[in-house]
Amino acid sequence: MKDAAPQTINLADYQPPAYLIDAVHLSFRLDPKATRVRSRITFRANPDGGDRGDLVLDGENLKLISARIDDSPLNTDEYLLTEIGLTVPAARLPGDSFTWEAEVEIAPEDNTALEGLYMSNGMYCTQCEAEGFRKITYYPDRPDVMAPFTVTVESALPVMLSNGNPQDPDFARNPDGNLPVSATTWHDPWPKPAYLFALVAGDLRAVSDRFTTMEAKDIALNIWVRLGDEDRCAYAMDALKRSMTWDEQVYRRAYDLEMFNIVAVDDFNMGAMENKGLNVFNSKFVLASPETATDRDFDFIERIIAHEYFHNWTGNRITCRDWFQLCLKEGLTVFRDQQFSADMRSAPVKRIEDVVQLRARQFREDAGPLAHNVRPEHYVEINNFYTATVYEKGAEVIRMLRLIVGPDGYDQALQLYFDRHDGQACTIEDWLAVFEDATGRDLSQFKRWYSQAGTPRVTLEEQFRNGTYSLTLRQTIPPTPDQPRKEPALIPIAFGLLSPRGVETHPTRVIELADAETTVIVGGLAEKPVPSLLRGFSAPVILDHTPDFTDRALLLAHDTDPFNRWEAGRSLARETLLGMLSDTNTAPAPAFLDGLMHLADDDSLDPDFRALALALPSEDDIAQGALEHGLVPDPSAIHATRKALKEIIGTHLRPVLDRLYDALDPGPDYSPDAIQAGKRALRNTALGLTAHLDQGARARTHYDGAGNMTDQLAGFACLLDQGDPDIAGQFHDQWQGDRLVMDKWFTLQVSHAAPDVAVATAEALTGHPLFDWKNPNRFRAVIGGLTAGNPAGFHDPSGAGYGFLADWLIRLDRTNPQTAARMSTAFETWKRYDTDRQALMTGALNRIAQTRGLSPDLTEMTARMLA
Ligand code: B3K
Ligand code: ZN
Repeated sequence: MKDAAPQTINLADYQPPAYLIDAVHLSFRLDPKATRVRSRITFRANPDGGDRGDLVLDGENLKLISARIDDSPLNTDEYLLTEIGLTVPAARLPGDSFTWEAEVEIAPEDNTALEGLYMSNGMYCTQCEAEGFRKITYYPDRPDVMAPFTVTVESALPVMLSNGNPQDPDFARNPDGNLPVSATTWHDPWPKPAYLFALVAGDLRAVSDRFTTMEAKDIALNIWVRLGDEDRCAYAMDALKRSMTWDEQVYRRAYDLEMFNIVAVDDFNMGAMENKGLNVFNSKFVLASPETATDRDFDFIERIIAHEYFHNWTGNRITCRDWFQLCLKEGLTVFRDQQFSADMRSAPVKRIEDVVQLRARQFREDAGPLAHNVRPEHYVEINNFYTATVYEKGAEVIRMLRLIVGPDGYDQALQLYFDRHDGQACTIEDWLAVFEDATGRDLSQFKRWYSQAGTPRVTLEEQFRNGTYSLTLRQTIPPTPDQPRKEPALIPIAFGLLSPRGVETHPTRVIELADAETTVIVGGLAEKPVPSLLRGFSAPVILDHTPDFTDRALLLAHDTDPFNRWEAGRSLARETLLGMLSDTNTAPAPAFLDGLMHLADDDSLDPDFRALALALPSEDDIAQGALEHGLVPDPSAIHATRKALKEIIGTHLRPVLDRLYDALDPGPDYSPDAIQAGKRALRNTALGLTAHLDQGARARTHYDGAGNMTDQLAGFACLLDQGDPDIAGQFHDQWQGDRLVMDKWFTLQVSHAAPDVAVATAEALTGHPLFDWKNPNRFRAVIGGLTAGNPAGFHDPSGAGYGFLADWLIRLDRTNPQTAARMSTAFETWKRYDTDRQALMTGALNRIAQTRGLSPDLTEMTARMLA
């Protein structure tokens, strides 16, 4: 708990820091219950900070042992100590420059929030973003105070790491840590904000490699893991080296320290953290072997390793002025990791996957009570704003910017950004200014993407007369919390035209919808064309346009834009599902099923593209679609309808699916590359669509013969669906010693449980001896397995799912508010549902909100959802 009345922080109230820091020296004597942290910090008045004022330092849960300024001890009446910090009045300060020294004591073993310095399986580690450093020592814990750090760590543990370069030459020579050292010193020459500080100490093993930069510097690379995990690091190391090469080739950015360290930690609130020179990762995003990790896991590892590495320039060398600017580093770094994955794998498949995620997470957020700007303007707890809107919509905004100024303009702007702002803490205004200066383009309207929440909707009207086709596009942006009215956004719409026989007559061009309405006219046409709009998903908007069936079938078969080909199929599937939902006697149109069959059977298409095209919209997606068609979504009916359509597709496509299943066996030599992974994805899709036809017999053979986790898990899922009574026990007995695989075991049992027993299944699993609810991965596996993985179970009409989630959130909040707050977003869609469910969900939310001693994190989330 921070203090009794958490404050709202406003962007408009930003003030520059009164003091800057020239150097920070920290020394840690590690102890689980009584770690001593000594700090020596040289301050100087900020010439741009207004009048020299009090020295205000943040600090929470710290036991102050002593404090000095310029060697003179501070008496207790010479500073003001509160639960959130320490203030030395200006009158007690010796002048414009002075040295602050303090010693504090902290208890990492008692830190269950996993923020600040904490322990995970006997290892010390830190998580400081956003405001965790204040739990380590007194400091101006804000991103616009940047300083070089020197850190000494003392302990009996063999490996002690911090940011920057090791100062002990022996360490650099022998990073395995088996040296009889009791202290190690690290120096990070690059000024950084406190949120990028990191410390790790433990009995760790290094998997090491080297990389030579384009500046001919030789870099030592280490991935630090627990004994026994060394053979699961090869893919992460390979992904790191490919990321380093890619950033040099595409953005001309080279690594800037002598060493780059990655540490895998089991207890971690999120995916990973980009601390300077010492990235800390949730072990599930580092450790992988074919037997234990799926193709999807490998894909995530590649992406997250790249993301954290790319932060070295976009986030660390250039950081955010304040936390409102979070998208400056996150949107840009997500965009960069998306570009990287598109280059490493199939670009169209990557784009489709990203859009599926964007719609599932960000559109959902934008449509509900938690909608907020890409650059929020106020917050209570900043950790609540590490959202799909800041990250994924933030990346979409940059993608649009690149489309508008073109790849060369983008490249010039980025190089100017690096040149102009290296070493600075910046704003969105700085970011847009480099684009304006590099390209001469006025971006004042474009800037609205940062300050208006809500997903724009675009409608269109077509006319064809005397060989002239006119297309009128209109935009509206729905009201969102605090924003009843919106101004038109600048929406780039990539489009092309096809003839009614499926030949592209007009290749892609981009029009800018800048006003409420705009019309495009194309003349000289023999017949009314079929438009292919929003190609590549050129803007994060909802196109309120459902072309007629034959036009979509034509786009599905012939569009040159792979994204829109997939989109046409997806739209037909959604319409089919909605038709079946509103009238249970409706059967899918044979032309839809045949279209899918032709696509599945077309070996000229990438297998992973075909797998995506055969995947039905998720139940949550259908619920949102139902709402938009004026239906109140019924999660149980949605589940049953989706299952029915899946079986109809499986039955109709059986000969093709059987052929694919037999033809696509990639053989025993597993590689996680995109080509093999694509084949497995299509083959396992074929298996899943047909499992009901032989009551899981083929799935059983598949499971028993699986040589890798991707296939084993696909078989496991089918067998759970078919109600195989032994499969959960068998999987458990094989993998009970492996924590990452067991997370999958927990999740799949809940997500594949029949809706009427899903809550009971989740509840029973929380009583399993391996259910460690304080471990965020395990908590998410079971509780998230229900809320995200089994919507019909979560929304059971009894309200049992809501009660189950509320109970667990209240319990988790006492130890780990950040993860509890994040998991509470399962309630964000409550307004979608019928009045009974609405009452049950708001009842659960109110019960959480009224809990005594609730964290500011969860208090803010429940208040926003109930507002
Ligand atoms: N920057 C971190 C996220 C920190 C989350 C703090 N609650 C990881 C990332 O985006 O790369
Ligand atoms: Zn990031």
